[in-house]
Amino acid sequence: MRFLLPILLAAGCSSGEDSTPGKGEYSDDAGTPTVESCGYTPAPDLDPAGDVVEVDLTASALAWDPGTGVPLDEGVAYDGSVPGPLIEANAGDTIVAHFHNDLDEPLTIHWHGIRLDSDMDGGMQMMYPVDPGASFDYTFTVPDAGFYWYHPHLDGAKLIERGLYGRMIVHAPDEVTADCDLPLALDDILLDEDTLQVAPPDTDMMQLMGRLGNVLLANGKENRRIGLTAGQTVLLRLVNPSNARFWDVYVEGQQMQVVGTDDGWLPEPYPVDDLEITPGERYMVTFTATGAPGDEVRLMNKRFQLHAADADMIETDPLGDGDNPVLTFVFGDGSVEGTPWVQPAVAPLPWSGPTETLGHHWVLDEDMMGGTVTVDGAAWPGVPLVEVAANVDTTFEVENKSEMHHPWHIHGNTFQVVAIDGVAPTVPQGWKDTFDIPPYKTVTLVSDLSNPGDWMYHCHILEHAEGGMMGEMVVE
Ligand SMILES: [Cu+2]
Repeated sequence: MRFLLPILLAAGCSSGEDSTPGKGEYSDDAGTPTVESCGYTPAPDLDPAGDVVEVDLTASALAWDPGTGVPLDEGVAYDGSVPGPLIEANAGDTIVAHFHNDLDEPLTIHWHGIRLDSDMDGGMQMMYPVDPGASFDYTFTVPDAGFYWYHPHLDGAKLIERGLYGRMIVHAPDEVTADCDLPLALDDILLDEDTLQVAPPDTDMMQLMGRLGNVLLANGKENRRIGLTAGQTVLLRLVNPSNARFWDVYVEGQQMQVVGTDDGWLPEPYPVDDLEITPGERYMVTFTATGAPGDEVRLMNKRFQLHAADADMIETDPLGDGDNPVLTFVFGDGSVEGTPWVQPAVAPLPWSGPTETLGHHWVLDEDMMGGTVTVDGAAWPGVPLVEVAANVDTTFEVENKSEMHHPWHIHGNTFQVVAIDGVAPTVPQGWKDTFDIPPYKTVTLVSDLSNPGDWMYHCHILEHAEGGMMGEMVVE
């Protein structure tokens, strides 16, 4: 039996084209919006050794301004900024993160996508949460170049929403620096007037739908303006920390090339008109800045339909059905001969199809009447344990019996998607830790399971993870 469940969301301000430019640090005294330079500032490295990156990460309350000029009283942050400190390292480096919990609830940090030791992963099963007022030193190496992020793995649907997440860049040895290297966390928040809606009133419905916001943020602010010069090579590193929003982005008038996925560079780039990014997922894309002095081109987000076309669920996006601007690139004077993009060298990906060893076949489903989502017919912690052998090329199938997309995230080992409903993907594949399982489809993936340990896996719609769409995999 199926039911119609209209989604009702609090009305609030929306980040539409007619929004006024951000206030505060985003404009000068005359109200002219500030144009930021293109790039990033990494966290200070407290260790002088070349192969160790040492950072302080204190989680504490922070009333941060999403660009509306009104700080969010519900805000939290790592080390006083949203997103938190950007950790920059080279593949093979050791990360030492001095974590201190200044909030009033237990926390862990999950290092999303990193193949680290499972007792440093911040999942729930291999480490005790860090109590309020307590500290913990996370120490691990980062074996793979890529664009990562970190966030709590307890109460994530609220804490990530409130601002507790950060980015991490791990460089490959042969990486050429782009003229503009811009790591962007693309988040949405739900504002009612100027109040952050952390726990929407209809919890059951939100549990089933996931919480869509009405304001789009790039690195914690709406309406950023970033300077470009015509001819520059632009590298965007994109991560989606949203609770439930699947982003689908493009830059007006610019031809994007996808050059990397979650856990590294692609063997070869491919062009896209727009790019879907599921919650938790990352992509790296390049474009050559094409425009004239004074031109403004916007990073836009297209509406993504979370449910199948024939779904009974009525889905309403508080941002409406059109495309919405996220930030604006502003072309300065003149033009330059851009630094040519050089694709970092990667080993060919090993698999073109399933291997002989089937590790597990997951079944994802939903019970609309009960407002629950399930894995293998159960909800965490009742989901049966998955046990697989380490260092064996192993195939996994993820079957989605529900009418809704689910972004599937597996800790500790990286994967290659080899088929969707038995058909090989049409674009070059890279190493992944998070991938969309579309409604009614089965995605086939392969891993070498080179990283033994006790790992969580779950849907990265955060309301679904906390609603029980999560399990545990032992690789030994
Ligand atoms: Cu889900």
